[in-house]
Amino acid sequence: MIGRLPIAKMFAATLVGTVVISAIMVPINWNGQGASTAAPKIDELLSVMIVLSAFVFSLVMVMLFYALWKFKAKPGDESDGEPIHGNTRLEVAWTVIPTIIVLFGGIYSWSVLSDIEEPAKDSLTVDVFSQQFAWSFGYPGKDNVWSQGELHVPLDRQVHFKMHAQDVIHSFWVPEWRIKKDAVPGITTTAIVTPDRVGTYQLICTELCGFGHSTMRATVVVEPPAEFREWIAGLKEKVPDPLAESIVQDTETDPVPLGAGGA
Ligand SMILES: [Cu+2]
Repeated sequence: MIGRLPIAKMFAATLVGTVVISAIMVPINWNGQGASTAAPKIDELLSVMIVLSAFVFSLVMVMLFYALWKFKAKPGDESDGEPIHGNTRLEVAWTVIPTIIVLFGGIYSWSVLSDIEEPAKDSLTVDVFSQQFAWSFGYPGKDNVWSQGELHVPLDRQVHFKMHAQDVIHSFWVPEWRIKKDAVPGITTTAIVTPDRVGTYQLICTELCGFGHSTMRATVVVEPPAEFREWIAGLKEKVPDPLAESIVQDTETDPVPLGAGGA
């Protein structure tokens, strides 16, 4: 039966659909301003995914409307449909095509993430403490000073954020950095970001964590290294003991970031 399908025409219609949808969707700036070295890579990945999705959507629509038009029952036709028993070519096609698309998407995403998470030698480590409903930050390389509700990081330097959730699951998201990572009680999760644009941004919790979830935000300041050092020097408090203990406990279960060879 598939032999009678106008495959070339359907494929051409699918390509036209893909091009039209992509031409509309890809130029839209979905993610807004980028402010990290990951941003252009993530945005490009999104564009590729949009094209792939446009292809799949167009293919499905072309087949759907072809079937609606071609196999519509004639007025007064009350007979049963043709008894169809499998179609090897069709089944091979609908297995192979999605497999190729999904594998391509998976491998491409893996390589982008691996690239973003490639550890740099001079990276800065920041402990991120999340609890209902506030963020605070420790700087282990800077005498363990502690800041609440305000995160400062230097420009153009890779930062390893070590997440330590104190109660429930929270999620660390700075939209301009394009990186989001869950903070899970009992384990250290790591987000790796290299901020490349000076400015003030917002850290937003993106895991529904209770009544105050929508207010669980913090200010993020990306500044030149000299100003960052000055700000650090002005911090008087040290990471309080219960938070420091959570670092020790979490560290026993510290999954290796994907790009560093982990899975
Ligand atoms: Cu939350």
